[in-house]
Amino acid sequence: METPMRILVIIPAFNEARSIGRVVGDIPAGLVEEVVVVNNASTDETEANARAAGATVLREPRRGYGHACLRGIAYAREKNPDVVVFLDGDYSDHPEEMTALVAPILRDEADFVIGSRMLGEREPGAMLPQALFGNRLACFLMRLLWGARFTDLGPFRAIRFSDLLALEMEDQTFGWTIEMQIKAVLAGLRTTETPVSYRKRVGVSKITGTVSGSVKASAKILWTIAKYGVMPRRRRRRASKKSPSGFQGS
Ligand SMILES: Nc1nc2c(ncn2[C@@H]2O[C@H](COP(=O)(O)OP(=O)(O)OP(=O)(O)O)[C@@H](O)[C@H]2O)c(=O)[nH]1
Ligand SMILES: [Mg+2]
Repeated sequence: METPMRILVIIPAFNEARSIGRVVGDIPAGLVEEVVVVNNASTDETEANARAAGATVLREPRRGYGHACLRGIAYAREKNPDVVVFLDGDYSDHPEEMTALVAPILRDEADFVIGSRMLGEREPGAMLPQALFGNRLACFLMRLLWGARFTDLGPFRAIRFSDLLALEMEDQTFGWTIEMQIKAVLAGLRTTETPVSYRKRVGVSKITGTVSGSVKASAKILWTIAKYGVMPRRRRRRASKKSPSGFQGS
């Protein structure tokens, strides 16, 4: 009989006490082996509520979305799951859609699945105009630079753990999601998208709902595109002058 894949969920959470229990509670029973909430220096009851809902709680004192995800990956190395699912802690995503999200990996049709909010149903106001614009621009640039056909930088995503480790993720803040997509394309992973629903978050908005959060996130996303797109191209040109074989990818 085929062994089911072992799935570990990583949820970065900064002050999500009002939502975290619902997020953990709505993950389909029996689908995943472990749910890990990374408490990113919360000052509310995030940790207690996550634990009460049955999650493993880790602590990452350095603030930043990427820092929290990296902490989750360090823990996952000890458990060595087959698949890791990332999910936000604000109850904007619909955790019950995880079954559909991981399906292409379980069927061995993909290594990396992005939950696309553009292809799914968005509650009006769940994604603010600046977030919609930023996503479209980033996806357009990824298509222009690498021919990648993404429609979203959504946080709800699933990836084979061995492939995730090979990507050597390093972003510590808002560039996390796009870094993973760019590196997945450069690494030649089989990538696909699945429609996911998105609703207004529970609790206080921290990134796209604030001016400073939007500016910082946009700047970091554009900087990340430049880092992996423009700069390697320059190096590639320099390298091709020196060697006939030139630059061979990431
Ligand atoms: N902003 C922020 N979020 C963090 C951090 N660490 C973990 N998170 C979590 O990352 C997820 C995404 O943050 P959100 O504030 O929902 O960001 P967003 O979805 O772009 O925008 P809003 O939902 O409008 O705030 C949530 O689960 C946060 O709790 C951090 O240092 N800063
Ligand atoms: Mg959110």
